[in-house]
Amino acid sequence: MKYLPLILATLAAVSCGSPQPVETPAQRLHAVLSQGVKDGKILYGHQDDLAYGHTWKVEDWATDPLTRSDVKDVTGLYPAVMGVEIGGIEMGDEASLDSVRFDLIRKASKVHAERGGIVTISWHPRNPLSGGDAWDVSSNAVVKSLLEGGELHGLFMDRWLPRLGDFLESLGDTPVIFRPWHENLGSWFWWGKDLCTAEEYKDLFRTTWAYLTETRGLKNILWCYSPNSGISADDYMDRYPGDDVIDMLGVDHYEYVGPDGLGPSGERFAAELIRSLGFVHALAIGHDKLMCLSETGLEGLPDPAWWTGVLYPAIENFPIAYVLTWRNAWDQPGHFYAAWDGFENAPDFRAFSTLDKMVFLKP
Ligand code: BMA
Repeated sequence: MKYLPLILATLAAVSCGSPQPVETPAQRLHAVLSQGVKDGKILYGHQDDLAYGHTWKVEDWATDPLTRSDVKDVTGLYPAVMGVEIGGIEMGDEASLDSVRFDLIRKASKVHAERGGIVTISWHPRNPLSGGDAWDVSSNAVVKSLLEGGELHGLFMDRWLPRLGDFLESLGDTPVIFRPWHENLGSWFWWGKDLCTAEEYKDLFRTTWAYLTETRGLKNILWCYSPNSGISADDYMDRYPGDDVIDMLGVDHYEYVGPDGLGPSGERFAAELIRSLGFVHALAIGHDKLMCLSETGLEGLPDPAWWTGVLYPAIENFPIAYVLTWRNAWDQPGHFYAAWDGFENAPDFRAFSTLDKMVFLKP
């Protein structure tokens, strides 16, 4: 349904009519998301949707109209939310860790927003101490080294954050939901639970926020806190950066095919999802925040009825602004989280897209 563009157009008209813009891009986005929740809707999101899909990728970012989408191939509709990944921006690289040029990421974000969609940004920065990737957990001193008094504080403040700020500023008035330092209650990223103290984590998050918001004055960012699942509400709040910094409470929760040793189980996945969304919902009410399912999925979608049989029943009763499934990698045939044209799970994905509650974006 063409739902988002209508709201965005209305809000733009309101702010254009007054002599001074009354709202920032971030506030406008907040209003759109709040309205969706009030209307009982859930936006569907897909990571890197316009940049590549299961068997294709955009080759020439400057000339490509960015009209291809695995989601659209199956449903006829774009996802309402598009996730983009900017790991590598901190290094001044030309392309992300997933080999997507930042020029393309910027263009795709703007194009998606112009179509009435919403953009969310994840960031898997390198390990600045070892030179390894975000998953390099060989030292528990990395976060500390970036904070005031640490040996990499200068690098963080003078190189990393400015490069991040330059990219976010280059989006202009395009508002984004930014969710840095995610899945921080597992220990697979160098900012994870066993790799820094709660105080250090909060300091890292707040330093990032203060730089972008106060030093750079960026007004296009909504801030999302998105820990992993499998934790308690106390764990979740132990590292919460603060009500003054966070706009949206998220959680990342996946169904695993193999790595957990237990095999796929829609029931187990759904039970944990309902438990997690349950306490996040209570916290969202208590702290007056939006909430979302910031990442989810079943890699390779071996369950032909996953969308309507597993995911939807678990989320339908929660006021989540959006649910985002992870990327369809063009270079890893089994690494996909949305159905693609011809895949056996496609009919169920199409059925999911027509549910009254679910919002996609009409081309
Ligand atoms: C992970 C995988 C990786 C990717 C990373 C960042 O979940 O998809 O292949 O590099 O996200 O996008």
